[in-house]
Amino acid sequence: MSALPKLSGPELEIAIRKFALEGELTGFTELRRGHIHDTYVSTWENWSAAGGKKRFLHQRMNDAVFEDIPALMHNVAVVTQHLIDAPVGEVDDATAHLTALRLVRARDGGDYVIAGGTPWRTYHFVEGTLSYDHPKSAEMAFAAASAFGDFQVRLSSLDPDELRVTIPNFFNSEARLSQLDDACRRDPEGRAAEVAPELEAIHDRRAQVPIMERALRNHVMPRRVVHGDTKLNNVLFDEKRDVPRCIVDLDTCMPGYSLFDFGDLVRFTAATADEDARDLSTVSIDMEIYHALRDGYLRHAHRFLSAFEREHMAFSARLVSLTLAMRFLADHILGDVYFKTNRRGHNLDRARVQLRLVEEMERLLPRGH
Ligand code: GN1
Ligand code: MG
Repeated sequence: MSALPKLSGPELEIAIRKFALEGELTGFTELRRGHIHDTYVSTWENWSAAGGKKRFLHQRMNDAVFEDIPALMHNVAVVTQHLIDAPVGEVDDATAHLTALRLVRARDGGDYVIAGGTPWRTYHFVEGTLSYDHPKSAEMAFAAASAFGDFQVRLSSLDPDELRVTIPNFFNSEARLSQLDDACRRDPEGRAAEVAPELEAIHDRRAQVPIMERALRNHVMPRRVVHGDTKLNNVLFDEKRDVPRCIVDLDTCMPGYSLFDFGDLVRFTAATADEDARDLSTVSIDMEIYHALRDGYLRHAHRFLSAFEREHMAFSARLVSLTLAMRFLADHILGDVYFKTNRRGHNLDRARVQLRLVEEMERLLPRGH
């Protein structure tokens, strides 16, 4: 399990106090979300002369996953600034209330600090919002997809070369397959034999794996800045009105291909079960949600998508699921060294869910619409 050792309160406080925060620190809690970093929320009283209250979100970043933290933080700073500066796109219900994430500077002027030997960053907490693993309605799915489409439109004026590649080949399905093949060859825990059916399901679909990379190489599809982790729970919704307020988790904002974001959004948001469900009979694709996601994404993204991209929207959802299955399965074989897990076989369960989603998408979305 790649989780960092647990922290004590004083260690956490040492990290928090390295940021330029004033007032009286009155408490903190851990926020258990995400498979990579550790996240905490702090509360401050007497924040201003008027005695206000404020909250901040602190993350102990996983530098085993993100080996180049300065590059990661460069990307986050560039993207958040660009979102603040870029002209607002078309204003509708899904975009009118969006604000960009805001970093808090460290006392030394940087965007992150090192405390207890690990890197930390702090964001302003976005108050009055909630996030969801499953959409409450088709309207919510439409709004999330529309907000991610708008996010891509606004970042289309950012030169992809301004961003650093923090995890090489992150979106590259061909490379992910090679990493899985490599994990099987090494097989350090002797687990490869017991996952033969899952490996076979992946290898049966080998021919599909290079399609997007080939399109990039042949310039049939442009390389663009993408979000890279468009799970529904990375959109914060207003707790009262259910409209998107903020797109979070900018760690994987990198040069990629736009449909990765659409595919990732579908495989998470239209799924009828959790990402780590054990009863595979509950795992399918909700087609009403799929259609809402497609229409919502196109609401803004229609402005820049090429004909090739429009034709491969459903395919991208299948490929992103298949590729994530490879990643979960490789991590299972390697002994759960990348994604946080909390039970034996957790990554295998996750891989099985993605593979079931691929089968369901092949059944329900065979033609790509
Ligand atoms: C990881 O930690 P979280 O939930 O933000 C992963 C994504 C996967 C996702 C699957 C840097 O994201 O690529 O799609 O888990 N992030 C990284 O739930 O590997
Ligand atoms: Mg993420």
